[in-house]
Amino acid sequence: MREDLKIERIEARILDIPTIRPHKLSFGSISSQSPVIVQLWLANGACGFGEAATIGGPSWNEESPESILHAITHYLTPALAGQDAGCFGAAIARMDMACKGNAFAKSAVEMALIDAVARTRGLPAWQLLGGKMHQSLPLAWTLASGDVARDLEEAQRRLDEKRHRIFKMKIGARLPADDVAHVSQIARGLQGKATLTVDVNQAWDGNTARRYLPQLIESGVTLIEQPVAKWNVAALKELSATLQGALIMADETVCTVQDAMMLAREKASHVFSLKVAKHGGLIRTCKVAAVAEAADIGWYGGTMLETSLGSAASAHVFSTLAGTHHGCELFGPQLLVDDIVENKMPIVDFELQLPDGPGFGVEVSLAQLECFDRARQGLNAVHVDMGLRANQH
Ligand code: MUC
Ligand code: MG
Repeated sequence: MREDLKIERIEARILDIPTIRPHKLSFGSISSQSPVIVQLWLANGACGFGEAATIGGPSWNEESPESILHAITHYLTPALAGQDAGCFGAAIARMDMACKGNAFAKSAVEMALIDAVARTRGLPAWQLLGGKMHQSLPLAWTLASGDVARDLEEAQRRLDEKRHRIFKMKIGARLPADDVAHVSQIARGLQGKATLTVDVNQAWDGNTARRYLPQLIESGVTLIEQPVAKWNVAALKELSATLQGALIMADETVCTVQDAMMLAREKASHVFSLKVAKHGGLIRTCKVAAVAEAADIGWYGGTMLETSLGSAASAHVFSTLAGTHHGCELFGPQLLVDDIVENKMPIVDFELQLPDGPGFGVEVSLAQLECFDRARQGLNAVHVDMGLRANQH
């Protein structure tokens, strides 16, 4: 045991930060994010920060801010107290022993461990994760206001500002034909100026995907994210083999490294959306990326709409990855009305500039943590507005 790296204390809290506009996904609309922020102190006095953000409470997957906070406070903290923070693999194994699943909760704690150790050694986190390969990555923006005119105006402004020229549209809440009409109008407005992706967030069955995806491709979409349910690997496989002119990207289906291996074996996607939270941490994200590289599957730097803290941590991992990439979407900080760090990652010529250290290279503001702390505000959780979907049933 290296005494200086002994884990002394771990604390976690939920923040509530509004978004700049409603963000509409297949399962409902959100107007705030509730990231869980972890602080982890070592015996040497270093403090590391970690974050796990969900979207719409437990609407995106099983974990919610409240379950994450509970898992960290009651199970992961006791499992790690007094351990050597630098033994990342052993710490992950102890967390797995204390707690099955709960990948988001584990990712926030592992992030804080890596930050604390990197800060102790005066190194950027990417140095502990294999070394940097990319200085910047193309940065996508999601058009999800639900309104064509507003989406087009938003896209044009971001093109003019040289911030984004990859746009992802969230579909699956409306009738498929209405989604196709919506996407086609946006595609016409952006023709020749941007690359277009859609994210269906599991909303369609295989037959709907077979019928409507070719129309989306015809309109100009080149990357299709999670068109069918997480479990529907057969449909993903068939779509990957038969669709011409666009790539199929797995998101909710690819969480564990075993999911990645299964998708590779089944040839059930062309691209993996990598997300630190769903993989259970930065180190496991590298492992999923290694499977992608070995199987000739591309990667995309995904987001759960984290603040600049979680986004910077993700940027450190993505900066180390080999293989073919399709850019990243670490735009969470721009969707939130405010942030918790002093220094955001800059965007230059449509590319996110990947940060250097120490740690994740961002300085968390304790005053901002206090400001958005749910416990301090005495706020109640409002996770998701299901009105959009409810109208259809
Ligand atoms: C998802 O499913 O990819 C990422 C961007 C966005 O708008 O929503 C998320 C979640
Ligand atoms: Mg997605």
